[in-house]
Order: sequence, then C-alpha cells, then structure tokens
Amino acid sequence: LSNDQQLATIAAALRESVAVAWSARPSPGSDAPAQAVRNPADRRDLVGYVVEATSTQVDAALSLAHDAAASWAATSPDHRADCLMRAADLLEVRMPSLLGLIMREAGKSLPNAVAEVREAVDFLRYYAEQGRGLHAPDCAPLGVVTCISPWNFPLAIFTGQVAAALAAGNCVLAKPAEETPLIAAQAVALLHEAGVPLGVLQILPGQGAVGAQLVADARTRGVVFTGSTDVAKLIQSVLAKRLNPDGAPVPLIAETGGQNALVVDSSALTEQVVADVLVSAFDSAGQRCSALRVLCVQEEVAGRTLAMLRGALRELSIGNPDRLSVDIGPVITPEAQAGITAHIDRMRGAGFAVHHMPLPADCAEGSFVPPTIIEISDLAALTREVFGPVLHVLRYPRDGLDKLLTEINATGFALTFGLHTRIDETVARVISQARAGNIYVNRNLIGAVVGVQPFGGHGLSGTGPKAGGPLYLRRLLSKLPAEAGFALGREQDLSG
Ligand code: UN1
Repeated sequence: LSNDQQLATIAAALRESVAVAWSARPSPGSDAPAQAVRNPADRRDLVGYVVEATSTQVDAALSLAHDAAASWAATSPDHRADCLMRAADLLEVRMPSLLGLIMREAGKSLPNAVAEVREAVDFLRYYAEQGRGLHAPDCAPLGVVTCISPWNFPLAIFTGQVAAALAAGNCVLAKPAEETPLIAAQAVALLHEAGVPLGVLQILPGQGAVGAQLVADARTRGVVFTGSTDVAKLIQSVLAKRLNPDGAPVPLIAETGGQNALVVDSSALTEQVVADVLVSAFDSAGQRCSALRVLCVQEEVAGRTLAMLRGALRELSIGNPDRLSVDIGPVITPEAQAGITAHIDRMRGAGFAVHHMPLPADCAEGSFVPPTIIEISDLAALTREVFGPVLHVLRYPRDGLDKLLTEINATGFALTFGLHTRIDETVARVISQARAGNIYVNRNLIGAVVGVQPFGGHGLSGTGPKAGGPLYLRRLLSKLPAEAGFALGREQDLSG
C-alpha cells in the first residue's frame, strides 16, 4: 500500500475504534463499579471502562496461578514458544484496530503507536526463541511471577514482561498501569486466544494496592517491574524480607528512571545534534525513561546549538494525535501535567532562562505541556527526573569534560547516555567513564531495538538484566545447569 492508502486505512480504523467500548476487568468477574478511562488529549473522549481488582480477587488469582504453576512448567519450551509466536502473528493482524486504542488511551502519536505494536511483536518472538533454548532437564521456572508495567509503553513493555515470564515457564499475574488498563487487557485476551491458559496468565487492573498485595504475597516467586525508582526500592525492600522455597532471594527485575545526558563537544555536527536532540527529548512528549533530560554542550558551540534547537522546536506540531500528522501528544494525566508545569515554574522562579513553544488553542482541553528548554548552570539544579517534554541545557568549558562526566555519574542514575563528537580519542575517553546501561554515540538516545540493542540500566536506574537481551529469561528461572556461561544472573542494584 502507498503511504496515503496506509494512512487512510489507519484513519478509518481509528474512527471505528472510537465506537468500541473497550473494557478491562480482572478474572474472575467482579461486582466492583466500572470506572471510565478517558483520552488524555481532551479528557472527554471515553475510551472504555475498567473494573479494578479487589483484594479478594487478587488472592483468588494468586491461588489459581499457584495451582496452575506445575502444569505450565511441565509443558515443553516449544509449546510455550509456539503460543507466543501465535500471539505475535495475531498482534500483527490486529494492528489496525489496536492503534486507535493505544493512541486514545495513552495519548500516543500514530508513529509511536505503530512502533509500540511492532516492539510488542518483537518481544513475543524474541523471548519465544530464547525460551526454546531452555530444554536442559534441570531448568526450573520460578512458579508465579508478578509483572507490574508502566503506562508509557502500555503494550510493548506489558507484553515484553509477560512474554518473558511465560516463555521461562512461569504463571503470570499482570498488574498494568492504572492509566492504561485497556490496551493491556487486549494483549492478555490475545495471548489467551493464542493458547495460554486462563489460570496461567491473569490481569489484575488496579491502583498501587494491587501491586503491593501481589509483591507481599509469598506465592509470588519473582517480580518484574518498570516504573519509578522509588517504587522499585519499595518492592526490593518488601522482597528482601523473605526467601523463595529453594532458599534463594526472590528475584526482582526492575527498570526505572534516569537523568539521561547527552554530551556535545565543539567538533560535533550541529545539524545532526539538533535532529537527535529533538527526537531524544521530545518524542513521546519526553515520556520515555530513555529520553534525554540534560543536554551538555561545550560553551563555544552552545549559543549556535541553542538557537538552532529553538528554531527547530517551532517546526514540531503538538496537539491531539487524532490529527495523524501530530508529532507530540499530551502527557498522560492532569497530575503529570501539573507536576511538570510546577517544575518549569520553579526553575523560572530560581532565575533560569526558560524557552517554550506556544501551545495551539486546541490543546486547552487536554493534558498538554509545551515542549520546553531550560538553561541551567549546574547539574545540582536537577533533583529528580522530570518525565515530560522538558530539556535542560548545561554549558561546560573546554577543559571541563572530566568534571562533567563525574557529575553525571554522581546523579546515581545510569540508564542512557549520549555523546556527539568527531574526535575518536574523545569517544574512547568518554565511553570508558560513562556508567549508563545504553551508550549512544552520534545518534539519538531512544528506540532501543529488541534483540539488537538490549535495554536497561543500573544504579538507581534498575537491576538489569537488560530487556530484549540474552540474559533476561535466566533471572526468571530458579535453576539452570551450572556449566560455564549458563549461570543465573543475580546481580542487583537500586540500593543507591
Ligand atoms: C521506558 O521508557 O520505560 O529505548 C523504557 C527506548 C525504549 C525505552 C523504554 N525502549 O526508547
């Protein structure tokens, strides 16, 4: 199909999905009241309803999963992989109808929604293939794994977590982000259709209390979490209070926040820097944990870079993603909007120069934050991750590179890091000092590719192993053959 035909097909599917009453409810059924889920782009568009799980249902789901664990663990790795491969095929076929739901529930632009489905498909196929390798007779799954996923990749990360745990032979209790339960429910329905039994994969929509109950319960034998560093630390402290029946610690795979920096020296190509910064900082309205938060520019080229950046920012289109050409959509909730806006106001109040692109009139109804650039004089001005379309710019002197790298490392976060330079020695020097999980040279900081660029951090940014990488499934097993190179990865971090 030509681009125009594809767009027409997608636009038609989008219109159709507006008429669908999507719903998410825990299994088995509930008598709790249904709550409306609304589109963050205008807060009126009713996307569907969610029925949140009660604590009795969470308990029943844990029992069901616990009872199903032995029979699922006894299936062959190939059988489990075949289910995931079928789910991947179904997801590809259903892509047109899911795009509208992702765009409306998560406020994503069309290209981001397409990327989201493609990444979910990649995760399913990648972990399916990885799982086929787990034939050794003494490989043993953990049992019941709790997966707690974020709203910023409501399909891709949700599906990735679940697929990995299932491929390793575990039963899964999936707690989707409270902001995006509907797309998660679609992913679960599709996995059931692909052959995963109901008791083996259950969805438990709800607030933090649902996750807290799941994590605290001794029937949970492993946790996969993507979200804030604070919540990851809380989960880690709860899990540290008990051991699994085999006497080993309850494994946690956590992928959390960052204070991601891009260092640009005076040899870099400014046009390329500007293009990469725009994508890194403002794609997905900055709501990626990989997103660029601090652009560090050598002072000789800072004025030129900032001027071009501000010009390029004005070319982006911000608005409701139902206009398919929109580059930047809303942030996820009114609370997120208020928090990011308060940060911008605080920085302006502290005397830092703030530049932002004006919001079009049709953004007034939704949770929008204008793409913003804030010039800071010191990294210490940033005390927390700002999860939105806000880029901080810091100038550093020609002889200040080592000090800058020390300061970036001292934030304790270590997720993504970028460097733009045309000097080979600088590349070697900087990457030998950078601590981030994903280091990108002369390109943007986002869009890691499953299987090709595994994604994850350490320090305050997570525990490893990286998602979409070869070590991930091992953390979801309780036993592996002891031969060299096949040991369980147990390294954990977050303790700060
Ligand atoms: C996240 O935002 O929670 O590389 C992580 C990327 C994505 C990041 C996902 N895979 O941009």
